[in-house]
Amino acid sequence: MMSSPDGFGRFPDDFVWGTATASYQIEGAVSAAGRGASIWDTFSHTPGKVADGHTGDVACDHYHRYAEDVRLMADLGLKAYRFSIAWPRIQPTGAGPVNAEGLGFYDRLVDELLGRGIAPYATLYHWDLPQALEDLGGWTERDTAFRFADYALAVHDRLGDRIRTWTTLNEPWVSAFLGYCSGVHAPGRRSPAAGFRAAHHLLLGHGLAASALRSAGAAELALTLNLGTILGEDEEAVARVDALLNRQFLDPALRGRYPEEVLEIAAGHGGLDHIRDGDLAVINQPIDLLGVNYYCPTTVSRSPGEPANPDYPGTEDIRFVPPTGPVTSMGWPIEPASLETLLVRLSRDYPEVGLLITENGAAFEDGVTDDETGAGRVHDPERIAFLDGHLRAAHAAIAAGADLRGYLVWSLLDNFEWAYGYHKRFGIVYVDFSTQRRLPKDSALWYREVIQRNGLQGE
Ligand code: IFM
Repeated sequence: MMSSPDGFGRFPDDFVWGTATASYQIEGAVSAAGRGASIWDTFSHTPGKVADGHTGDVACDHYHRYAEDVRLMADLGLKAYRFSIAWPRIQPTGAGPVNAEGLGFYDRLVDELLGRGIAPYATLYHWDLPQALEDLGGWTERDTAFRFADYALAVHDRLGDRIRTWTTLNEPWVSAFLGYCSGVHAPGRRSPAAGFRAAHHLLLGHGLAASALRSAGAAELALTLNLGTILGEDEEAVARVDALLNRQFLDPALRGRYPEEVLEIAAGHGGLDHIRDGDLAVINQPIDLLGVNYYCPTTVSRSPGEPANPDYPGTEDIRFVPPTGPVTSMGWPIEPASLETLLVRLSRDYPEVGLLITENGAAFEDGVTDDETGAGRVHDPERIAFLDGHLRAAHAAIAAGADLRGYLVWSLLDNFEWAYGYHKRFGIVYVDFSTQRRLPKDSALWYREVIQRNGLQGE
């Protein structure tokens, strides 16, 4: 770690410190101001899809409490806030005229952020596809990519004067393979062929939107991927899973080609007809930032006879090895060193693009304990250790040459954790879902100090 004269590790002067959230996970107000239904409304209201029948109907009620939440961000000293825009608020059926009232919410949010000196980082798609588009085939249909670009441009027209950094998609691997292949996420379809088609159309939507936004004058363009280091002794197994998770998205977006492994697997699952001549050139738009969502590595081994992992078509004979060390309450292994490996690899293999950690964080079993003020405290030493370890890894990656520009904690608030409902708490701010009271956890107070000193304490 780079040390300053007072002995504290420091990040670059312009390092971006912030937090991230997503529309369906925090906003609630699902019927407000003409919002249409999204695939997550349908999915969460389908019995058996989300733990205990939880839905995003109310979530953190951020739609009504955004001003309080922005005040909280300012109190924590955040420099940046990454949020997503709910497509069904802007175009209730995914096409056609813009719903001015729906857009108005983000207009107010952005002004509130700027008023408090917090830079807004907008993500245009974090999984809440308008249900009307899913009824026409969703991301398995090519047309959805064109609808997405239209929507992106409409949002930019209204907010482009105040938002510098625009992210097209959040984690298209999750949208495609959890949504259309294993079906554990909305819209809950179960077809490997649909997964590959959806992945391609998401990438096409990214390319079309990036190109349209660039022409419209967007200052900074990004794509956020869930990326991970794949560990294991068997090189072929590691390379195959790396191709499916990482390079399936990195290479088309940043190199204009698909990895051979992905083409081979997709060809055996429905064919490649959905990839048309010229698509890869559209997808391969210059972007400024690669958003890195990092949570944990994946370990694989060779295991003859093993069926394919439902999230990863083409992984027959590969075993996904369960973690043996410490895990978060998601059961995800805690291995900060593999973040350093990932960042260094990304800057080596894709040097033309800057890196921003757009998500990193952990769920633990948090609870409120009494304190003398009566307000209560949330002691979350495990989360502090997790964030500290990952920031040290990020710092080491910078020292090793990675072009890392910032770090956004997932998440500002405890929120709706998709198929797990409200059972998994990722926030640095605790939310009592029965009263909507917010209570910064110890990790939030710790993070405020990290931001203030632009670095970690000690070596
Ligand atoms: O909550 C999610 C987020 O929506 C996308 N990235 C991973 C987070 C934790 O699972």
